Amino acid sequence: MRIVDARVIVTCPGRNFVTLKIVTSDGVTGVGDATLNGRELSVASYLSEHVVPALIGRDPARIEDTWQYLYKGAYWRRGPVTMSAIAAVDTALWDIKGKVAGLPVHQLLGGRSRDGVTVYGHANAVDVDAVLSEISAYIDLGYRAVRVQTGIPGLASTYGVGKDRTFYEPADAAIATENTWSTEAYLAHVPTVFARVRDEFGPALKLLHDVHHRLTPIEAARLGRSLEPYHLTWMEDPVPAELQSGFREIRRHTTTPIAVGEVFNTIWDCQELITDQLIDYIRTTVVHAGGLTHLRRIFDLAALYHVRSGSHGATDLSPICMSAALHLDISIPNFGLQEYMRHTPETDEVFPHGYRYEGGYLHPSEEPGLGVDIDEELAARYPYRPAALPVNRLEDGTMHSW
Ligand code: EZ4
Ligand code: CO
Repeated sequence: MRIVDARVIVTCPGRNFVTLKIVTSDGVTGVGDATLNGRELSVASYLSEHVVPALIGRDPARIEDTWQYLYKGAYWRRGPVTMSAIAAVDTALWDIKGKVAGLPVHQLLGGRSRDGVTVYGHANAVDVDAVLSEISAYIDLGYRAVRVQTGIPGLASTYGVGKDRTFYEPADAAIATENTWSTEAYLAHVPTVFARVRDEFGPALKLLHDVHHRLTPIEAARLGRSLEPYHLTWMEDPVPAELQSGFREIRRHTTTPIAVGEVFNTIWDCQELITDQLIDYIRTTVVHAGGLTHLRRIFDLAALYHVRSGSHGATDLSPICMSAALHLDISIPNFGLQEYMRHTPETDEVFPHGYRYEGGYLHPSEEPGLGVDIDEELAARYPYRPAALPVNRLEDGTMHSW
């Protein structure tokens, strides 16, 4: 069996997605997500210019060899564009292998290690009263874990609080919108939110919070300490993570668990974080960290150091990425939590999938392969629309991390 075609499909059913569909000489097809929010066409171009021509004629069964070929063979290693393209190929080849074997991909990864994949939802609202009712709505749906984000008094807008409550979408304009940030206003407000939330919902509910890369290590240490009475499951992305040793400073001061990794591309981005036990959850995901092959390598390293998985699962990761992530989540020994933001009905229609939500868990598809596809005719009805993520400035105009 040989690869005879590989199509790069760009579609915008409410938001932009890039998909690679690989076709074999036996007529078996496989799909992979290649979406990089706000940089979609860069990955599409990398795939069509540099990857697709090298795939034609290859044996689709050689997943590891193809991964190494695309990684080592690029010479210019790593980076989000390259690694998202490699991820798409890798994911599609696992899909094909599952279909050829007649098995769902989690059976190829060792089978189930648990009954369901525990997910967390996003409770976002402008103020505390409104966020309490958002959390109640998630509890009514069966969720056991909720990420809580609110507006900050004195700031016009902040990360995680959107216009549409059901479908939060940060990439909301062709040219990036500008937000204003105040660390002091934020650090003063967040503990008051979690005091109310813990008081209202009791000790069992898992609570999470995303700092979204905005603090310095010592500021994050202060936040972690002030949140200790409310025992969060994790404090996410407390600082920008280029400096892995920066997490040592946070660790020295607080027992609030730390999660990081949604923007990481390879195992090298988190090697020190994991081996020095500076984090508790690694949030790398299929599409941005080199596909199932590389993500499993990261999770296996993490397992040696008491670090559990907590894969990114925002709406800019397509249902193909979610399908793949669930096969890994259900099979690995050190699964922690899976982020889950529901896609719009338009997105779900373009990507028919077999995974399902029930009572706080997602269940992977039992169909051979990944159990997801792209409806190419429907996808063609939603042309690409430029959309950028926001940028962030301090009150005096200085550029800050968003
Ligand atoms: O801002 O996926 O934890 N989730 C997140 C996301 C990211 C977006 C960026 O494309 O931080 O909402
Ligand atoms: Co995040």
